[in-house]
Amino acid sequence: MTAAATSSNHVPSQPDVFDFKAYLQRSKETVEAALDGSLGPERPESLREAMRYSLLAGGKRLRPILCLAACELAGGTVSQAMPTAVALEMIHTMSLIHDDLPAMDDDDLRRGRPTNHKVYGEAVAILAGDALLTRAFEMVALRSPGVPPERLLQVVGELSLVAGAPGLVGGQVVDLESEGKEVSLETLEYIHLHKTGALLSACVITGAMIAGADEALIKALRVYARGIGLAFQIIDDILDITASSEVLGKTAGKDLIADKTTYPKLLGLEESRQRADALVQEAKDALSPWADRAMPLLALADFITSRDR
Ligand code: GRG
Repeated sequence: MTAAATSSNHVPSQPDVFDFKAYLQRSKETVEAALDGSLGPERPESLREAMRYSLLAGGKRLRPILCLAACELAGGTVSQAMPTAVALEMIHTMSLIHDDLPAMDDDDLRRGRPTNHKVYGEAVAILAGDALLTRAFEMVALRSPGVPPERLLQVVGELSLVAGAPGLVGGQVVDLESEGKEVSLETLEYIHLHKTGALLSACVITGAMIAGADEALIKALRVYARGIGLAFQIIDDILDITASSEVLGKTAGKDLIADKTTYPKLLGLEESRQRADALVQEAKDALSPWADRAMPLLALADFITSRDR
């Protein structure tokens, strides 16, 4: 790991007038530098190349930025949270690699490039995902200087819950089992809260844990995360219909082709958007007691419903 991953590069978050665009840009650059420096002497080189191919393929980097913002809100620093922020992007990236495999969503375009298995073959893609997942836990447990070990243990616990059966894996299984079936709004919400919401929630919760946040803030952040997690997925469903593959960097229109149950399918486009807006408002309301210090998280919530990719 290079110094980039542990440097105390400060991302300004509380200027007098909050410039979200500049905040997002600078945060993204800081995260990209940390990601670039995060893969050490993985051998063999072919595995390292496959891991780097997907980890450094771009993407909005929303998850690490949420983690850094929550840590700062709770009084911590960017450098304390960066290894965990990198770990979250590693888990997200591995879930994308596995999701794109022929046995799952079977896709050949991700982040504007051929999917991992299209370039390196299925076996290496599975193993690159496995290596990124385990590397994520190494980042937290062994490469997080300046954070008390009991907080790191909490972070490891949170990550293991959201990655496994109670989170992403469970959500993915219910999603696969629901293909071609009539799905209720309740089941759809279950899938989204587990497949997508759990990791987004872990981003803000682990960021806050690293800073030693109190229970009141953790509780509020869980409400915030539920709102943005569901809203994020509703917008994802809408963009699948309304945006092009070029803009999305992944195959558009897949939900329709696979006849997947989505929010627009159950509620229509207009009501889906209204629901996403209401969820974002709920998320922002939860942070109102911290409003003067929560500008990045409040703006990130709005960004989720206004995004075009
Ligand atoms: C974590 C052990 C473990 C296994 C993974 C394959 C799987 C199990 C779960 C699927 C999870 C998945 C792919 C959910 C979809 C989440 C989603 C909406 C991704 C798109 O996120 P963006 O828009 O993408 O933030 P970028 O490319 O910007 O990062």
